[in-house]
Amino acid sequence: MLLPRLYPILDPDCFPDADALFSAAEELASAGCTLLQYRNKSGNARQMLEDARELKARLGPSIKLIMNDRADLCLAADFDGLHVGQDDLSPNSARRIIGPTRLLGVSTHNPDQLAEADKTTADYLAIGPIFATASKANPDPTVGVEGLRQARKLTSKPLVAIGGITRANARSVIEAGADSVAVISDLIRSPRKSAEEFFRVLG
Ligand code: 3NM
Repeated sequence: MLLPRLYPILDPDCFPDADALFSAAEELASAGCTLLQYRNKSGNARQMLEDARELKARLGPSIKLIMNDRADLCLAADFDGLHVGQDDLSPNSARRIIGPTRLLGVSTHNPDQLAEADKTTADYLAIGPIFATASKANPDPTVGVEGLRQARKLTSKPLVAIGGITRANARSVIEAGADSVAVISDLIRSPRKSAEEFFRVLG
């Protein structure tokens, strides 16, 4: 599986309303993004499913959509994949729910977690936070570019770097071995322009 260099994460808490979230998604698609994650840590299930279905309807089949945390909503919205964290369902339990063909990603925050996740049926692994981030409650200690370089040696699965990644530092993250960068805040203000700039620096 080949991950795109840029993996935007859309979190409704970062937008004034649902329309702004959907417009951002459309801008990202028009900039060339092919993979998006919907991450909602504060909404109720019904609202999340409504958002998810609307995203799918607006973006069409050329964009792969990943649901954060909620295997039930991944299936209900017919998303393309699921991303689980260390406190969510285990990767292999999540796999039993979503089936063999949907994408499964796993968040890790240190070498032990990464090595453990490498043994699972996950399709890709994420490691972070690489840099300080304000987008996650109670983030783990930063891993840094050097930690990412070490993490790269522990898995041959596609590796996503996350946490504090911007257009200014993204190149260094890819050079340290990440296949893709996952980004929340540096895409919010001007999603299309920002994504285009990410693609320019990431090549
Ligand atoms: N997970 P930003 S860091 C959702 O360390 C998330 O696993 C992280 O947002 C992890 O691009 C993070 O604004 C927040 O820093 C990423």
